[in-house]
Amino acid sequence: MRLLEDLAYRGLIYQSTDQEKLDERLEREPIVLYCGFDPTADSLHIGHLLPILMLRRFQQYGHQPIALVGGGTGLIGDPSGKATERTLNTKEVVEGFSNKIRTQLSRFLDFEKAENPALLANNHDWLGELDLISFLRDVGKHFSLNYMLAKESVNSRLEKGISFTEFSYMILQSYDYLELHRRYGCELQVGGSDQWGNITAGTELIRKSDNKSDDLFGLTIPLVTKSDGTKFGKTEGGAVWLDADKTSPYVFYQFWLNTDDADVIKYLKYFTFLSKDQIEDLAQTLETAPEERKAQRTLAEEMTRLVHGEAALSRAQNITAALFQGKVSSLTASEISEGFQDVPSSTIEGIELPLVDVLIQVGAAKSKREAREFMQNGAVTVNDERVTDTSILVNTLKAIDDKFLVIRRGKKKYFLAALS
Ligand code: 383
Repeated sequence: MRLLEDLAYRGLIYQSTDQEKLDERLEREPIVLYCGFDPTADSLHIGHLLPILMLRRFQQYGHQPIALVGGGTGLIGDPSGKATERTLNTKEVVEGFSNKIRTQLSRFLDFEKAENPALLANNHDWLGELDLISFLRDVGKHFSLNYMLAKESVNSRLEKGISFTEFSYMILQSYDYLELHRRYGCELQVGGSDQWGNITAGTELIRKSDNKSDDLFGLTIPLVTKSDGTKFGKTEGGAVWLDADKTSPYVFYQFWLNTDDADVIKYLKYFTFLSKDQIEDLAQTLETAPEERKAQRTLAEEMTRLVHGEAALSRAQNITAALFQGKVSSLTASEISEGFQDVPSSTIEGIELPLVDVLIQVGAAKSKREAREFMQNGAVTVNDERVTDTSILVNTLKAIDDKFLVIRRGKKKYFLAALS
């Protein structure tokens, strides 16, 4: 399948400058393309995945991707898709974020590939060098106020207000495209649908400043939607981050596993590198045996492997299986801490403590009387063993890896006690 055909099959093309020409161009010879990521946080999140994977798809087809970290633009703030003015971060903070994001991006691309190695760039390298007079003379002169005011990112903010800082953002992003065009012969910029205005501003700038009649391309990816109308990429805990310390691989795995039947095939096309045949097979199974949730399991598996690696995937699967069967004692201490992150937990000082007191401390019971009642009714298990002896002390219970007591009350309520 040709690259654009593959992208179209996956539903990954939202808008593009002359698609036929782009198709011809891509078939003729490898292209250099880029996508930018502003360091607005210390990690990327799953809202960034499609563009990152887009770069990876192009690279697999022999093209050369540039992942651009917006060390310069991150100091300004893109108004696109934002209803209100952003607060500026300090230079030190943005630099710290840039480093983290660069490391994350680098995991998805191949920098050793012989013919078309990926590149990483940081626009602070050139934006930081611009002097104001030359910028206004050489770059600003190509932008008419009317053109800028008509852009959605600016136009939608005219009532609520927009600073000159954010207003100027599109010029900086356009200048990046020009710079990457001059440095590396970059001819295509990709981004989410919110980036269309900035991308086309860039192709315009290159045409005007280099008097190019050549084709320059832009391609945007659709916004990921959910069939139930809620926002994609949010859990109760907030955003789903790509950093394992911010969103554990287990939570990440669960996020994909919980995909609705109505969305799962779409997401397999969007996010995975499975072939059309493999996806059609999963679509078939979804029809005939939805209860197996094979499509969801495959999606969760592919995504966790891609973002966190094989070892993290197998831990996430162990934790999932253990919790599903209600058998936690087979887990390691680190799997316990990963799987029970959102469970009420408490550190227990002194192993001579009666379990009754521990139940109160972790929040499984309100009083000693209630704790004893739960135990006598057989509602309490510790590391899968039912405990009914209300006088039992913690040190007579077998802790997981000498560290954890997983307390279950009733069928599903979990509490975690860590021994100090
Ligand atoms: C900066 C300099 C460039 C080209 C692009 C940029 C960043 C761009 C932006 N992008 C978003 C971001 O950084 O703000 N102005 O968070 C997001 N992207 C990608 C994609 C997306 C966009 O990083 O739609 C989601 O991930 O384009 O919101 O020269």
